[in-house]
Amino acid sequence: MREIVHVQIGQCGNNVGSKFWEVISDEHGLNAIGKFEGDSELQLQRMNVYFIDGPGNHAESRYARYVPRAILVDLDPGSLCSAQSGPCGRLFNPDNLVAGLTGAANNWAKGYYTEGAELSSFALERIRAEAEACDLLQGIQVVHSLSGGTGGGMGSLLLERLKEEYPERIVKTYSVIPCAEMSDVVVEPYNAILSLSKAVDHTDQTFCVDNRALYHICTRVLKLSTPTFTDVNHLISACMSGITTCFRFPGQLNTDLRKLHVNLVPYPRIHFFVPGYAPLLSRSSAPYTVLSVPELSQQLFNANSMLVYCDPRMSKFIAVATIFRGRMSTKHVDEQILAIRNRNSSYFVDWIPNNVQTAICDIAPRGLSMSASMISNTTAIQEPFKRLAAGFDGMLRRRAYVHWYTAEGMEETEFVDSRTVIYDLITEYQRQQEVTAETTFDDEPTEYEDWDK
Ligand SMILES: Nc1nc2c(ncn2[C@@H]2O[C@H](COP(=O)(O)OP(=O)(O)OP(=O)(O)O)[C@@H](O)[C@H]2O)c(=O)[nH]1
Ligand SMILES: [Mg+2]
Repeated sequence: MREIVHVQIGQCGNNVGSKFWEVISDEHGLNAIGKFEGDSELQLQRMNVYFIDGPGNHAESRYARYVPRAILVDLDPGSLCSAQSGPCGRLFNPDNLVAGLTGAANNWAKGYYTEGAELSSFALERIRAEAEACDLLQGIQVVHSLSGGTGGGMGSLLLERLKEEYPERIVKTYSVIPCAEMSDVVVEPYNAILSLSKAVDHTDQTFCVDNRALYHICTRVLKLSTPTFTDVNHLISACMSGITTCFRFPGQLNTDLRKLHVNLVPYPRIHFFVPGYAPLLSRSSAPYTVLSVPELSQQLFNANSMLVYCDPRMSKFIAVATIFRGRMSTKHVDEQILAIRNRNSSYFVDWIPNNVQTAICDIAPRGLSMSASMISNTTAIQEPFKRLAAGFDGMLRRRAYVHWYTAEGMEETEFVDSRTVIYDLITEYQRQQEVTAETTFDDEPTEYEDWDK
């Protein structure tokens, strides 16, 4: 079996991560203590990707259970207490809870250089223990906010150390991008840019989840007047469950992290994905909506379905993977997606043929007859990066709040360096957007010239 180790860090990481486990344990037929009560062999077949087969499972013991291969980390013990007292709190192995005594107080440098540096060794020890117990580890996934002191600062340190220790494994993150609508912490652009600049080299795949996009989906599409984190996390977990469907249930395409990686990442640094999810239905409109494959396909490519606040009509898709769930005809789905791809060909780069892939899984999520998720590598990701960089520049120009960071031992030059990394990344995405199959570069090797002859 090809296992994945899951790490959730900081308040946001633990809230979102716990919701993810709640959704997938239900999909795999597990009750609140991890006992299998499902009705299908398909639920069990690839259980080991995310769950540990408990010791009592094969002896019909009353202790039989599946345990999430999850490590919960926070410098502030509060969020771990909430995770433990939540609906799936009893699923987690208490040995895998790694808590500090105080939070990082929104200070990235506290998470990366001081408080978090101490705790990260304990977290790594638990991750190592889980990784060593695997038959064949395929990768590690980390859920965190880019802008928290713990999730961002300590999260970046942990990712750096994980990549060092597991260079051959895929390290992926679900990284929450901050927005003013859902937070009032002024230093968030600093923390987010510092975290993103580390993610360029220390993660293989970053699934960006933008609170701003989620806020707008909640208010405009779902018609909620004051969205809470619970509303927003519900959407994120639905999308995470969709994205991981191919790893968790038997199928043909993108069945593990490595395959997905090869299909979606043409250059190592260009690995910041925009996820999408359909259907997004308000409680009032849900009873009137009949779901169909054309409807889902249309919605999926709509800006309102993207979990990052950006406009795909101002940019280009480099590569896309879609995952449909429910009973439907493969041919029908392929035709719909191909039609959308062809009708909108100017929004897809022309130098990767067939850059939209489609996988189908028979098992629909709970409460729906069908759903669809998308993972897109699109040049539209520049938009949130530019938004954060503008906030970062404004404060840095006046050296505002910098002393909080230098007091923890961080050099001021690190601000400037991380800013450069992000501006370079934005330029790289812009270049991917502008090149065509015909573009030639001075530095390109000449032996490609004769290929058509
Ligand atoms: N989507 C979502 N965002 C959250 C949630 N909790 C916090 N955030 C966002 O995450 C950012 C703050 O990060 P936190 O995760 O609270 O911080 P932390 O990692 O615990 O770090 P410190 O508290 O500074 O030690 C803000 O932008 C919040 O809007 C949540 O449950 N869901
Ligand atoms: Mg916190």
